[in-house]
Amino acid sequence: MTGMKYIAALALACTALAQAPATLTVAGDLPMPLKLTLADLAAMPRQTVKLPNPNGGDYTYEGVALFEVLKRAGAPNGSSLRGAALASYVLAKATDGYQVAFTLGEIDPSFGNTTILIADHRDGAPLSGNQGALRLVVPNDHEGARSVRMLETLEFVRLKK
Ligand SMILES: Nc1nc2c(c(=O)[nH]1)N[C@H]1C(S)=C(S)[C@@H](COP(=O)(O)O)O[C@H]1N2
Ligand SMILES: [Mo]
Repeated sequence: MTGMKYIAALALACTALAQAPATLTVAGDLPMPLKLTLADLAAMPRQTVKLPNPNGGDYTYEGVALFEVLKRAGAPNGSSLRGAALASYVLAKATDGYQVAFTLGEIDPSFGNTTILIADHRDGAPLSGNQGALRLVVPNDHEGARSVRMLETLEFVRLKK
């Protein structure tokens, strides 16, 4: 390998390592903990959300509803999301240690009246760079701080059993 080619290969390897791992771990107090690959997410029901692009126009994020992924792991939903189950939350954790908690009630669109999205594409292209392969999109938030980039793990916690 020539010097230039070696440096190019090394740069590529470093970029790959810096990316969020392309799997989502769904862990915690759930009947069916999951590890989802990008291919698994691609095969689930897909949704899009538009967010204003600060440079003008809109971004279109595409992915799977956070609620859909939790349902698949066996989290309470529909008529079972009542009473004690509403004292549950999800901690969304990123590769850089960033963490944000969402209550299960606000994640269910029939309570929170919004769809929090686990996005893997923006404007048709896979997410990359400091977004990681996966990020949350929280459409009704005025602040960006709950939009966890480089999403790696969802941890489900029941406060009341
Ligand atoms: N993993 C991770 N996600 C994060 C943050 C962070 O430090 N780490 N910062 C948050 C904050 S404060 C903002 S404003 C947005 C900024 O990202 P955006 O410009 O792509 O929305 O990311 C949010 N998500
Ligand atoms: Mo922020």
